[in-house]
Amino acid sequence: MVSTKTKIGNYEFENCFMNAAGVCCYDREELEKVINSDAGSFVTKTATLNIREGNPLPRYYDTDLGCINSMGLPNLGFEYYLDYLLELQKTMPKRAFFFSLVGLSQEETHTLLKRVQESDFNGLTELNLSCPNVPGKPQIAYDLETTEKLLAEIFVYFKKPLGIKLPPYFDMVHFDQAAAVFNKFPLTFINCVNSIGNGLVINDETVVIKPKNGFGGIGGEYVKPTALANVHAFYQRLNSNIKIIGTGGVLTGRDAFEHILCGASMVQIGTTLHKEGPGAFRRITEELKVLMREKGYKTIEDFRGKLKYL
Ligand code: YRO
Repeated sequence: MVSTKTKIGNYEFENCFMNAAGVCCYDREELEKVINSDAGSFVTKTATLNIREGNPLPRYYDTDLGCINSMGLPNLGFEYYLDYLLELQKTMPKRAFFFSLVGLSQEETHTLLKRVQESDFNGLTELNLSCPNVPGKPQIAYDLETTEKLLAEIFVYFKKPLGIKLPPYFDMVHFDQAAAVFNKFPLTFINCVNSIGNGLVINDETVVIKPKNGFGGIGGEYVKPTALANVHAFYQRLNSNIKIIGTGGVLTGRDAFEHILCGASMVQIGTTLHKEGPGAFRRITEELKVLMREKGYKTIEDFRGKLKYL
């Protein structure tokens, strides 16, 4: 008997797979499809305080090796997702879910997190740090001074389990600097990685999405080596009580196995879920279990973080 169950903080999940924020999580109907699949949990589309339509279409495009998107944070607003999560706590008290959030300003982020703190929500909160900051400055996660100040302010009042969704970093010094900041705080998890920012896909002579003259976040096969590097770089550097969610380039059970070898406790599926639908959870879970059986591993803790070096 092989099991893919896992733990993050004090929460247990029957399966280590779930959706990545942004895919199959816009409304109740989509989230119910994830609940009714083999996934171990779900995360909501990143919610802002108010409902947002997002960018003009086309804003998502599939390619052979992945996808590009510039959705512009379309979501149904904080209250919609909170209401649904509170309802699920009553109907499915044994299961835990993730609430992804970000403010359009740091002030709005505090407003959202204070409301979560005051609410009865007892799941996990994921703060999307790929959020806009002051114009002329990079996204928050690429500005570690701002990240440290924001987290310091948050943990004054926020006492529930909190994690952060991170963009990929590409420099060893940035891994060192980012990990040093994250280790100062009682984070429950970090999630590596969001899409690789501001790529460009061209079809014949023309871009494939309308917003930002075609620039958008890249997901899918393109990102797996970057995602694995980020998961493992932080696994090597973070306090062991900060768990890691691995996201990026998971098409098969083998891809998930690699994320777990790098240190991931949970594995999210974005582009593949968008292409294949929620049936992807069963297929990828079965593929991972076959690989675990072949290798004699009974649980993901038997090989998590045990990447071998030459
Ligand atoms: O465009 C999006 O809604 C989006 N797409 C991603 O690949 N990752 C994200 O985190 C988001 C939401 C945040 C932002 C990129 C719009 C600032």
